[in-house]
Amino acid sequence: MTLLLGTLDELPTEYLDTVLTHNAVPLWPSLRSILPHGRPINRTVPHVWRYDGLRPLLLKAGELAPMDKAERRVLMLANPGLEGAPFATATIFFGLQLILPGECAPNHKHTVGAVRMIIEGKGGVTTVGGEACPMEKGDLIVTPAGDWHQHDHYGEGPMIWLDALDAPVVCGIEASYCTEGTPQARSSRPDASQTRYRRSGLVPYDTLARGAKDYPLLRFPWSEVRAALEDLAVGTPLDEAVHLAYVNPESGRECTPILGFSALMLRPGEQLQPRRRSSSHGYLVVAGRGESEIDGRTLVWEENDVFVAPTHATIRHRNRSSEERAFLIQIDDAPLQRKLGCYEEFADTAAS
Ligand code: 1HN
Repeated sequence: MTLLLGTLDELPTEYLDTVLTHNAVPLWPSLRSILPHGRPINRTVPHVWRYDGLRPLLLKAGELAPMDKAERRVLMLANPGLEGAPFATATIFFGLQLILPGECAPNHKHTVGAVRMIIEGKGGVTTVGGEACPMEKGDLIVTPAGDWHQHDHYGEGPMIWLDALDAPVVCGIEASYCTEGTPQARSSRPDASQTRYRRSGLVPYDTLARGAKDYPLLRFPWSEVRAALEDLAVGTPLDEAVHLAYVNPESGRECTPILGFSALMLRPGEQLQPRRRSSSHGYLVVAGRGESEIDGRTLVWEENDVFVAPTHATIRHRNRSSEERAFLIQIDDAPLQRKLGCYEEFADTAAS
């Protein structure tokens, strides 16, 4: 047992040096960094990125970084606990992306999966495998790993959105690469949210014979999500979350394999304390203002801010307005954790 609690310093230097020259390392002095007791050791810290501070810097990037050179004009949100790695949590990449009127972020595809959540602007279109997805505030648009995608801006003023990617995971397993393409031909048919999956509970008939596709629905319009939350709130008691998951309408499972997406509504003055979960979480504030206490740290947020919580965190959200509703899109790595068999929800709400 004493060996387990030791440090590398306690080993005879000559022994340690010889082991290291063989490109080997003794496990026992550092076993607890791989297998800590009770709760993971978090490097990720609770953090909020204020949109007010970042927006002018993103607009400045519009002057400094021409699209033909930048390919993607993105400010990456780097968690201060991750020591320079440009990731929001250990599994979630967040970036704020800007395109200007007339610009095109050119067609490419990659092994990293991405989801866009629109923050401001009108007239943007993300084309995914030929399907044109209009970008309106609050919309969520999936660009699956391996699918061609490009972003065009046919409107006026800046078009800004939050990118959420599984890049930390795909880079971590050394599986990330990109292929550049020529501009996509675009279908004139409206996207699937307006045609094949117009109403929940209804799917194209042939789904029954062929089984679920991986990504039948790419765009989840905010107008529909917000209305669904407001309808769900009717009759939901104040101590129960008004919370809806974005799913594949054919399988009922999460809409991407690594990251999960869901929408939360906080009624005026409402305070929510979800069960403690093993997943890490990010949030985009679509509307409203409030605060979240994460592992004892209070983060104050308002519209368009982004904040994160590490794995296993104790989280409390509060709507600070007594009149307005607040809406959050939650991003988490629960789908990945479920696949790995390490997803847990804890009965207690306090960190152990
Ligand atoms: C990417 O391809 C996009 O396609 C945005 O818009 C952000 C961040 C890292 C790697 C690839 C995009 C990205 C990205």
